[in-house]
Amino acid sequence: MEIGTLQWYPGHMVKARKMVLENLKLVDVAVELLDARIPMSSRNPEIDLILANKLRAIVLNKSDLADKSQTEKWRRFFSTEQGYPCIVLESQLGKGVNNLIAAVQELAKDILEKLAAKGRKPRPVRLMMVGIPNVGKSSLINRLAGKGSTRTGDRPGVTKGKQWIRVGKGLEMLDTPGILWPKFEDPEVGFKLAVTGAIKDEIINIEQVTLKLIHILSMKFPEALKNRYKLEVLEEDPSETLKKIGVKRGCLISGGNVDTLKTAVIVLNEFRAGKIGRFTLDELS
Ligand SMILES: Nc1nc2c(ncn2[C@@H]2O[C@H](COP(=O)(O)OP(=O)(O)OP(=O)(O)O)[C@@H](O)[C@H]2O)c(=O)[nH]1
Ligand SMILES: [Mg+2]
Repeated sequence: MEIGTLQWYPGHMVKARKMVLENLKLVDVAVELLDARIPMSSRNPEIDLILANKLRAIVLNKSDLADKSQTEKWRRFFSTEQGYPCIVLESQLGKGVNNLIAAVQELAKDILEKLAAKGRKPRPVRLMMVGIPNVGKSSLINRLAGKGSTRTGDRPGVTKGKQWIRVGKGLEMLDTPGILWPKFEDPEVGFKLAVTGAIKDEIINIEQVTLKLIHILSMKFPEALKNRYKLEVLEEDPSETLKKIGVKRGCLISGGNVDTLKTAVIVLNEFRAGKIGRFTLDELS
C-alpha cells in the first residue's frame, strides 16, 4: 500500500543518532519506549546497535489503547525471550510508573555496588528515555518529574547544558529524550506507524491509511466498527464503508456527495483515541 511519499533525510537522521549516542554515554539505563499497539513496528531496527552496552528496560506505553491479552503476551515475550524487564504503562495517566522506577533501580544495582566497592560516593542512577516520535516520551518524563522531583539544573563537569531531573530517591533522569526515527522498508510497518500517529499526518495519505484501517477492522474486528458507526452491515469495499460512515456523520459536500477526506480524518482520529476499541496491530499468537 502506498501511504504517501515518505522522505527521511539522511543528514537529519545522522544528527539525531549522534545526539542519542552522546546522551546515552551519560546514563546507566536506557528506557526504550514502545507503542503497545505495535510493539515490533515501533522498534527502531537499529536499536540493538544504538543501545549496545547499555542496560535497558522496555516500556509498552499507551497500553490503554491496546488489546489487554496481547499486551500481556508481548510483556512476556520481551521479558522471557529477550531478557529485558518490560513494564506496561499508561504514561498519560502515570499508571505503571512505580514499576518502572523499581525496574530501573534493580537494573542499575550492580553498577552502584561496583562504585561502592571502589569506595566512590553513592550517586543516583541515571536514565534516559528513547523511542520513536509520539510514543509518549515527554508524557512519561513529565509524569516522573511530577511528584517529589526537582530539576537539578546544569551540572558542570558532566555535560554543559544538560538538565537532570531528580526522580524520588536515588534516581535521576535526563530531561531530553532520545528520538529514534522510525525506519522501515516494509510498507506494512509504514502503515502501522502512520495509523498510530508516529509519522506526521502531513506526509501520509490520510485517506489511503484510513481505507486500509477500515479494511483491517472489517476483517478482524467487524463488530467494533459496526458498533461505533451504527452500521448494519459492512461493505466489501472499504471505500463504500467510508462513504456510509460519512453519511452517518453528516460529512457531505455540495451535490450530496460524501467528503471522504473529512470522514477519513474522523475515523483515523477516533481510532487513535481508542474510541473504536482497543487493538493491537502487531499480534503475537
Ligand atoms: N492514550 C494514551 N495516550 C498517550 C499515552 N502517553 C502519551 N499519550 C499521548 O500521545 C501523544 C504523544 O505524547 P508525547 O509524550 O508528546 O510523545 P513524545 O514521544 O514525547 O513525542 P515526540 O516529542 O514527538 O517525539 C500525546 O497526545 C499524549 O497525550 C498513553 O499512555 N495513553
Ligand atoms: Mg516529546
